[in-house]
Amino acid sequence: MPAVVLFGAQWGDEGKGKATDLLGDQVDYVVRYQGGNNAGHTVVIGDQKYALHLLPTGVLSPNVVPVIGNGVVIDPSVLLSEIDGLAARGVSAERLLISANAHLIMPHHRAIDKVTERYLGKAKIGTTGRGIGPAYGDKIYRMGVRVQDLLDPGILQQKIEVALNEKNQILTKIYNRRAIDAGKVLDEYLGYAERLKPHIADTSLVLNKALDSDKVVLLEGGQGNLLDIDHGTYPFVTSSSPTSGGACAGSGIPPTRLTRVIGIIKAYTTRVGSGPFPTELDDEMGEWLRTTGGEYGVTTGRNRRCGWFDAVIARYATRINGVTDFFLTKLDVLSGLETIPVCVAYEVDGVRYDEIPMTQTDFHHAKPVYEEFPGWQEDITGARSFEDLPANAQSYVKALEKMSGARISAIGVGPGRTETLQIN
Ligand code: 2SA
Ligand code: GDP
Ligand code: MG
Repeated sequence: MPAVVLFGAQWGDEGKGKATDLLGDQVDYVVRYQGGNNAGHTVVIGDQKYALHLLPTGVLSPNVVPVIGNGVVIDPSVLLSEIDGLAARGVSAERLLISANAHLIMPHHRAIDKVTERYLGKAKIGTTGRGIGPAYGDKIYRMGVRVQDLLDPGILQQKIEVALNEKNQILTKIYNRRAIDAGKVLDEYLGYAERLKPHIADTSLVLNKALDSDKVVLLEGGQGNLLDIDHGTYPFVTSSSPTSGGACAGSGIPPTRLTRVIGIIKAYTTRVGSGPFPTELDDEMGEWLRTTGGEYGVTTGRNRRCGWFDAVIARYATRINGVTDFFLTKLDVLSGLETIPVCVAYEVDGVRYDEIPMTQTDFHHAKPVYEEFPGWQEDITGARSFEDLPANAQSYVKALEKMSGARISAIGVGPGRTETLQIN
């Protein structure tokens, strides 16, 4: 009765979309458990490339039921255009289930996300501007609008009016923006309700029943461990819990049912948005990683910041999430380098740290302690078993595994579905 979690072990964009897709034929349900359309997952199938934001990657596998769990925040207009976009390419989202308890992103959330970032100036978080933080803020503040409210127009109207009474004050008086018309928002969301109704379900019940009858459920995280609201580089984080603990809260599946926690980890590191990043390469090497690895935001198109692999971060991911195994992605991107530095520890004011420092201030000042590994010149995209890899690539992988504290069970050598090698 396995429930498996798959999460990002760094700052997101590790290749979770491809990894989930790979497991597609072994699972019955794929569940998104947090985040919203800030996420961007790219899946390459043959000559077709799909960029998914809100829909679970499982939508691309015809035998999988895709589920949007209660922990997700949903912008209905984005969800419907994603569904329509896929339909135009012959992919049906008819099987999609949406938790009645998931929260909705409202127009005032998007407006407040954008305007607060502008006001923060240099101190900005670098959000995706999709209204994620304000939507989760209202959820915690108990002012949120939930998917189930779409089923009751009276309640929906009341909730929109109450929220806008406050938010319009903020928008007009503090930020000098136009007020949002409650009536227009109500009409817009009632329109979404018509289309979304057939998908709304008690997804925790559905998933637990599925597990009772030996179905396999894959819980797919967005973003990554270090963007977690509790365990990440706060305040430079997203407003949800991408960690394996968040998978239970965000789906209504209890921890006792989880049998495997897969950490997706890139052979180097990237980050989008502001915040500390000890191994960041603000030079030609960083630019080389960006262009070679195609490191541009799937949602916003922003340049991703790039740097070397950080084993301290990998160990931290193992600790926080209880990683059973890692999928190491994008090893092919490192081909052609003479040597490859790996951060094995930090130095802060002359003191060595083998684990992430307790305080954010120290983490901001952390200088990487590097160990150099010999590179390889061969193109490895055709490798299909560990033994096909050049000796130096094998040693690099083995070294990362030892430092990260969990087994590496698969390696990505290209973006395509088949460009992966499994390790038994
Ligand atoms: P938000 O919008 O409130 O979640 O932003 C808060 C921080 O979380 C970061 N964040 C991300 N980091 C990496 N990838 C993400 N998804 C997109 C992608 C990003 C894009 O797949 O490329 O297109 O820019 C993602 N989503 C949120 C964000 O950069 C802030 O640091
Ligand atoms: P996610 O947010 O974790 O799903 O990752 P993204 O889709 O934002 O970014 C990962 C990018 O790397 C995508 O463009 C994938 O197609 C690509 N990718 C995934 N695995 C590999 C790999 O092993 N090698 C290469 N070269 N690209 C990969
Ligand atoms: Mg992404």
